Amino acid sequence: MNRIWKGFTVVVAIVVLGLGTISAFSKSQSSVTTITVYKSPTCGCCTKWVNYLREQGFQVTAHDISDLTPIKKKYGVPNVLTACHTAIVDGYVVEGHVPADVILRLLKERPKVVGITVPGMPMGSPGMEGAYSEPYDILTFDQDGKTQVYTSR
Ligand SMILES: [Cu+2]
Repeated sequence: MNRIWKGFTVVVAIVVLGLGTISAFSKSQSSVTTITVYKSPTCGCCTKWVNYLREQGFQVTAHDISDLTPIKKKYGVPNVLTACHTAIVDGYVVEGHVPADVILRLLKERPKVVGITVPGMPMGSPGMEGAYSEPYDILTFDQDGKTQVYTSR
C-alpha cells in the first residue's frame, strides 16, 4: 500500500512539474511582442529605435520604404502627428520614437484609439539619445485625429 502511494506521489509530482513547464513555456512564447516597422532605408534614428526594441525583447520586422507617406495615410496617422517611422503592433499604430514600456502598456490597456505617437523627434527619446534630453509627450490619437496625452517623459 505504502509503495503504491509513493509511486502515485511521484507520478503526480512529475505531472505537476510537466504542466508547470508547459504553461511557463507557452507564457513566455505569447509574451513576445511582434511589431512591424516601416522606415526609410537611410533613417539612422529609425534603425536605432528598431535596435532598441529588439534589446527590449520585441520581435521586429523592419521594412525599408523610400516614401512613407502612403503608409501613414493608410494607417490614419494625422499629418501633424507624424515622425520618422511608422509601426504596427497588434492592430495599433505606433508612430515615432515611442518607449517600449508605453507600447506594452497600450497593448495591456487596449484603449479605443488608432494608435500612439511621439510627434517630431524629441531629443532623449529612445533612438534619439544625444547630448541633451528634452521632455516630450506620448499621445494617443483616434480616427478623427483627436489626441490625448497618454503619458509624458
Ligand atoms: Cu527618428
